[in-house]
Amino acid sequence: MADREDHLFQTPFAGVGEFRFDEKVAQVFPDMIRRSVPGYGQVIGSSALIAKRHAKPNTAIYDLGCSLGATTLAMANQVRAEGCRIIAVDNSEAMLTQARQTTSDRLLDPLPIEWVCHDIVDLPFEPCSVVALNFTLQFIALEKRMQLLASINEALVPGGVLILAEKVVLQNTKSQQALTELHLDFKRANGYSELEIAGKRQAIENVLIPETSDAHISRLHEAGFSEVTEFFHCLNFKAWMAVA
Ligand code: GEK
Repeated sequence: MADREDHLFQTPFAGVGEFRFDEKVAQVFPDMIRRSVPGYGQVIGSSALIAKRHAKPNTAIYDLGCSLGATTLAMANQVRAEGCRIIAVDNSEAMLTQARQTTSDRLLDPLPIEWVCHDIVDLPFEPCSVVALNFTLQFIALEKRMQLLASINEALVPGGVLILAEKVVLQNTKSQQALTELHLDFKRANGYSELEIAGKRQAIENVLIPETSDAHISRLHEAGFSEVTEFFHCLNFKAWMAVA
């Protein structure tokens, strides 16, 4: 079935509400994220390759903030380690309902997948070898980010990996401005109107809080990760792999 197009912010409505991962968003999510995040497909594909390399037999693999399961599905199609299962977690029931419906018939060689509706902030982690946290830490309250990364680090077996993708901000104001403008151009080039861009921006402003690369890297080290490697950068989006 073709992905439904995102027209959520096409009509101006009085007082755009705060952005929520509800049923309306779930219905258009693949189209929305592809047209809004430069390199989204590259990050998902690379995440699966990293997972394949780091997955250890008889451990869990997490996809935190799984949405419709793009990373889950990509990892399921790559990981070959014996006895692994993917635990895909999101706190939006609307996302999970759709993820369960759409992924089952697309797996080539499925690993068992458990879909879990839970806040990742207080998730009880099982011993795991791969944790994907793609474009989700940015939605977690700033003061809770450190504890979440420390819990992930503790749950990872030696040599296990955290995959972290985020929207970032730059310290240098001019460079930040330049990348913001290019990101707006990216959205325009993908067919979003000025009205849609402004509406989404207003809705998401207090919900998605990006940080600098330095803040992410120092926090990863502080949380106990020994080796942090950037594997993706396009405009104001980055991704790292952090080995426990
Ligand atoms: C992908 N990783 O396709 N607990 C659990 N889930 C949460 C929480 C929380 N506290 N806060 C937000 N979410 C996916 C894309 S989208 C990114 C991730 C975006 C969930 C939220 O419901 C949504 O599904 C996801 O995190 C963020 O690669 O929309 O920009």
